[in-house]
Amino acid sequence: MEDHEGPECGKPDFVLLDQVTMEDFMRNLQLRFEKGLIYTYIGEVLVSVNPYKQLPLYGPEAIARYQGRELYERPPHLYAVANAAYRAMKRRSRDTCIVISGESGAGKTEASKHIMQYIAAVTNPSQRAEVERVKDVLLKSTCVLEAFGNARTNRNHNSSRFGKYMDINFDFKGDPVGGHIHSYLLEKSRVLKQHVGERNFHAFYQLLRGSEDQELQRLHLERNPALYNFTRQGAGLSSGAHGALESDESSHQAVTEAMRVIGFRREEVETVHRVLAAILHLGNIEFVETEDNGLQKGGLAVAEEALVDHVAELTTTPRDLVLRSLLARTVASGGRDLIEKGHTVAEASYARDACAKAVYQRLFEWVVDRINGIMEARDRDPRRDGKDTVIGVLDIYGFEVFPVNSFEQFCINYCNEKLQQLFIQLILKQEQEEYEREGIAWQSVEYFNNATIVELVERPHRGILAVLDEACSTAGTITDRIFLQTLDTHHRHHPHYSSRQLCPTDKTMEFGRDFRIKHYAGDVTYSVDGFIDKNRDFLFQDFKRLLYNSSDPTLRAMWPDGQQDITEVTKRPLTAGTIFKNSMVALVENLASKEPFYVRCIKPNEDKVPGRLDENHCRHQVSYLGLLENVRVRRAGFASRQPYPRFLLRYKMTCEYTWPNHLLGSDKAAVSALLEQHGLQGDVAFGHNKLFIRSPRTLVTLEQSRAQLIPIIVLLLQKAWRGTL
Ligand code: AD9
Ligand code: MG
Repeated sequence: MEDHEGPECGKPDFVLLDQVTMEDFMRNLQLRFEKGLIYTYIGEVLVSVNPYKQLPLYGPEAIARYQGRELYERPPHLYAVANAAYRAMKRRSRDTCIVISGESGAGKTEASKHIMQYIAAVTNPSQRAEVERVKDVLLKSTCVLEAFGNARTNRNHNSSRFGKYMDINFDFKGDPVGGHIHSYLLEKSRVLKQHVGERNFHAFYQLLRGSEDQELQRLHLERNPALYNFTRQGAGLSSGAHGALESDESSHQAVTEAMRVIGFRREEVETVHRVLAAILHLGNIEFVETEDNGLQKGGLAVAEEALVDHVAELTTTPRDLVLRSLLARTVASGGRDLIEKGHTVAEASYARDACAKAVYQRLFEWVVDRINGIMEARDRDPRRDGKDTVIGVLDIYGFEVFPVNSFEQFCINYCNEKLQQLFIQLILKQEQEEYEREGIAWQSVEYFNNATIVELVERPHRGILAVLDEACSTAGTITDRIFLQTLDTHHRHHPHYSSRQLCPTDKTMEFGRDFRIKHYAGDVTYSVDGFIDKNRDFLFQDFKRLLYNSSDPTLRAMWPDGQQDITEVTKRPLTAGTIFKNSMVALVENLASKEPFYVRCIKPNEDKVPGRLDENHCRHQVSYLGLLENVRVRRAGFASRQPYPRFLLRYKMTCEYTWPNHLLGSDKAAVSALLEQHGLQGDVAFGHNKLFIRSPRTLVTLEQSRAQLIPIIVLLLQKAWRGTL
């Protein structure tokens, strides 16, 4: 990697484009991508295109080139953004955050890993043991969370199926002393079902393919994922995430080792494996109706009782209680009287599935909590009233559209709407604030404001989530279909909502099943099948109590609500949608309170092909991410603003008073002299610390002048080195 890019590399910042048109934008993006330059700025926003191949851009040497530098001093890079966030945090004691966005497969998770690696590499020069420990946990936690929270989907072989926001706490020296991970809505329905070509969470395949024979025997498992209902669908598929090198087999070792290094106890790792195995066995349990035979009343039975034995053994719960919880539920019949009510086959299958999903979700949440417990900042600095400064890194599931989209896609896409809304607000807000500080009149740029879509989803009483909650609170009588009708009534005139009922001629939607939202990133048709059920997210208390009564303390800790008696469980719990909405509102508030840095990721093609940039596909993303508007806003009042030292570094060669160094008292005076020599002083305003440049032409003139001089200077420098000058 060169320290500076030549003119043949296109513009390192889209703000430098001669004109802001889609064509110019795309040409620059394409030109750079072809040269392996996947990063380009829009001011301080980094645009990143997934290369789908390893490029020699990362590692210790590259990190060293960015360490301590200003954003502009080196070619655009994630390291530069990480460094800028780190320096802002350290210099000004400001909490900062790095928000990584883009659609599924655009490279968000990879970007977040590079950012973490950068931060880990540049901190703790004095090698304090406690800081090293925290860094180790921060780095290793990624691989553990990916095993449990990522899965192969048709859009991305290593798709994050949960949202992740990680705070890293720094002490006054700027060293990481703790961290906290917030996870958002795991797509737990994946435990039961996967689309063709997709897989369950990596952890299941890793356990089956990577465990020793003896270990498998202890878990009563066979190695073949095709033998289990929950892994059958993706049984033949490799993880695909990291190519052949990191197979499920080796990942199992790596994840187990990472858990050990992080500080999970051996018994805890064993419990995790046993819980995964129990879920696989649970998935194979089938129910049959038994005949009334005179001696015994007819009812329900489990087809293969050995599976119940396995589940009981692996969860260390009494076998007869496992069986009872599978076949019947306890209900309160007035007062404190409890009666047992037998399930039908359908009810029992439903309860089994709900249990499997819940057990996996609790396992995942427990893993996150455990990591948090280990990472908790221990070394707080009393001089700062115990308050550390924080860098937050947000890597959340990207906008996604599948042939059939359900409640999970609805939540994921709503989350992306919220983040887009934040981007709009912050970009406008920041610009406005800066112009105000410098006393400059603001010229607004037209945006598509997606606030109306966010409202459609989260508005009280009439919003989609509120209508869904209403449907869920009416015990059993409201169907998904009625829910859809209510939506139709409320939103028939909403410009971003439609359904087959409202558009009878639109055959791409099904009557009574589908509704469509015109999202900022495109239209998505959602099937309402299962919306109510997934939102209600109900699990019989019998299972909770069963697992709370496990004699394994780790498993027991995952089910604190199991100690409640059924008669006490009267309060309706919050729905999955409401919990998610509340967590999104809190997340956005949290991000807005920090100084934000943005990474906007672009997926180059739909087929995951290395080095191919599909123009239409990218154009669409550039358009919905609002990147052109972003450039326009940057250039609205002033095309560019640069701190004086930065400006000089780039252009000082174009003026005899400033090359190689100036003697003019201040950088501001030097910049003034430089501009006067070019006759450009009429197009700029001098701020306290920054130069504001009104028209892009000025920058273009300076750029051209610089480009003409570079070959001459390079020649001179070469001569100087050879001693011929
Ligand atoms: V999702 O919303 O979680 O489905 P992400 O996170 O945006 O999605 P991810 O980071 O997982 O996408 O990237 C997808 C794949 O692209 C990775 O598994 C890599 O194979 C590939 N990728 C992404 N970024 C890079 C990169 N900088 N260099 C090389 C990359 N390959
Ligand atoms: Mg991801």
